[in-house]
Amino acid sequence: MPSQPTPPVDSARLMSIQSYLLAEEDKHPGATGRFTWILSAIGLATKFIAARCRRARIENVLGALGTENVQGETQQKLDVIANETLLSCLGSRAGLAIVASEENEEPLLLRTETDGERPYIALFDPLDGSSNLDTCGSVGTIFSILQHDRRADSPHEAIRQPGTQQVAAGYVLYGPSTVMVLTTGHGVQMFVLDPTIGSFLLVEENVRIPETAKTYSLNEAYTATFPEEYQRYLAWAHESGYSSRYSGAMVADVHRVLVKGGVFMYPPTQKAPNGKLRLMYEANPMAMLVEQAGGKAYSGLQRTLEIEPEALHQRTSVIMGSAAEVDHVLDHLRG
Ligand code: P6P
Repeated sequence: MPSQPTPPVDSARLMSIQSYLLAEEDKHPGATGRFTWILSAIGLATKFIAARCRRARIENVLGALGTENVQGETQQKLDVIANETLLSCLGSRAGLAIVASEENEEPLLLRTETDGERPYIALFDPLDGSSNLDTCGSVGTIFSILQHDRRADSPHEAIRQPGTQQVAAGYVLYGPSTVMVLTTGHGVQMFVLDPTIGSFLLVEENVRIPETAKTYSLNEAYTATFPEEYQRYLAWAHESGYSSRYSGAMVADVHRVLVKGGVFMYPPTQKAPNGKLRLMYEANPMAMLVEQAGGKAYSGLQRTLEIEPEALHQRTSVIMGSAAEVDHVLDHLRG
């Protein structure tokens, strides 16, 4: 009797992101597959970026490039590599009309007409927290997908949509493992890259953020320049036995909050009176994920997703995480 083949280990996990996206597409009769094709491009690009991050020191692509991006921030070599990778993988996708990146001052108009369903817009921060790379810290890619409004007179106008209009959002965390967290508006799914087969595998469906956890995440070095309501919250948290966790990379800090609960904040500071994080390709996609997982996301006393954007690179303050923990902050903001 020939030996039986060894059953696949935990076969329930052998749902790749491609299989998941195709299964989701089947639920939408009339879908042309353009949306799936765009998300697949992000999967391809981020697998390539993950490999480059792992080999950064070996390939001598760590460190600064000696240039600044549109934000006036020092560009890391891998910022540019990650940006070019995403632009290249996304640029070839027929359903995409416009792409916009933290690393590019202007949005890129790829095509004005696409066959079939309404074209899409992809916005991304290609390598958030990239300065962490020099010390082998976690970094990430954040992305947001909007539908293109063809009545818009310009790419800038087409992009200026509140976060509530996002059709998908997600991030890829390049850490001890490479994790993609994705929402298409129907809950949050988590995938882990299996480098032995080069596939993101589904590990958790309908991710739910813990209701509460006594952990806050913000850069306390700026406490003296926070508005006094935030300072009062911090004093309350210290008296209430909270712990602090902060990595300096939004993707890593928000992922920890998504998995363990707590609250991530970047309040207004003297240096960044409107907050430091970018609304369109950092705060909004993260806010959609956190809300889809049952949490809350605010910018001051305004729900982040309801902010009417004025510019592609505009900044905002953020408070996001477990609903109860965000409420503790908002209670202090309300005085
Ligand atoms: P600070 C990284 O530069 C980033 O944009 C986010 O990923 C991170 O949350 C924040 O800035 C860190 O800023 O001022 O604490 O170094």
